[in-house]
Amino acid sequence: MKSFLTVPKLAGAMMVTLSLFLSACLGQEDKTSGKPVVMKTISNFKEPDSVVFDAKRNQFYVSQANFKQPYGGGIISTVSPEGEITNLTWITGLNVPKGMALYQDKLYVADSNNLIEIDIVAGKVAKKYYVAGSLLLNDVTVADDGTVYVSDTLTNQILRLVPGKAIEAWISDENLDGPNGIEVDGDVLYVASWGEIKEKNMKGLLAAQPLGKLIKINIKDKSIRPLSKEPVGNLDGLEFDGKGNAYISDWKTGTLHLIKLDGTILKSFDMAKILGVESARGLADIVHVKDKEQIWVTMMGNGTMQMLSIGKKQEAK
Ligand SMILES: [Ca+2]
Repeated sequence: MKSFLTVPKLAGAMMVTLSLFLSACLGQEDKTSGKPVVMKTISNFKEPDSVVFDAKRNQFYVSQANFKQPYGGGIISTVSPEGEITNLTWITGLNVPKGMALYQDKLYVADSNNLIEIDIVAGKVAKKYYVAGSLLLNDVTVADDGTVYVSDTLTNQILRLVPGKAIEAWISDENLDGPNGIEVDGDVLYVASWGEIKEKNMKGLLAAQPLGKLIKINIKDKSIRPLSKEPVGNLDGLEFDGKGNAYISDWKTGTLHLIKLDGTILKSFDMAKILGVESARGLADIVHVKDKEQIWVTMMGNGTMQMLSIGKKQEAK
């Protein structure tokens, strides 16, 4: 009787172990499938922060802080879909241009204490909206009706510009948790937060703890709800993938996450491994180019922009 019971028990235990092992392997494989493949590395940017794609003109805009210049050296370049810099100094004279968003023939840029409106056709700054009391205007997103939202990371604020009105503080709340990347979708504003910032300066920014999360704001009633159950990272870029998920970047660790809009992380990619470099610190913004199954990411740390394929027909160069 003893051996009769022991053998099946042992076999059962082995089967459980084997299935756990297999599911762990399969789970791991699933976590990294769809891994971005580097198509091209575009160099010579000057602390690039944000990238957007203008489908109408078939070109990208890349904002750069250009720290080596005196204050006011910030620029925006145009880049072709092939990854050639077509005009390095398309817009000059900005301070620290960061997040950008397109609306019709306008490009909105968060530039230290100003929200800048660029007339794309003229290739000129058309308007500047000064935000008194702001410390680090960071990302921009525009709703279908033309309302522009701007995050101010250090003051835990989101401001908004309703067409025809003055720019106004829209939400000011500690639960915004150092709001960085923002993306609007109908009545929802998603926020990729940097984390809790105790000292409102650059030192405090780098020491933020606990780390940031994906947060949801209901635009109608301004209610704020964290979607991530656990802190994720020093989140920076936020970009929808067009399939109900979003790409978010962890600036400090150089990790690119694909996150479901309920806060579940689906996949995580270590950009340093993908690029074969030691560190991908400074991974900033992301743009999804739908027609080409590509994402382009800016890397503030090494002055590059990476053209990455996320589609099935991946061809590395
Ligand atoms: Ca940002």
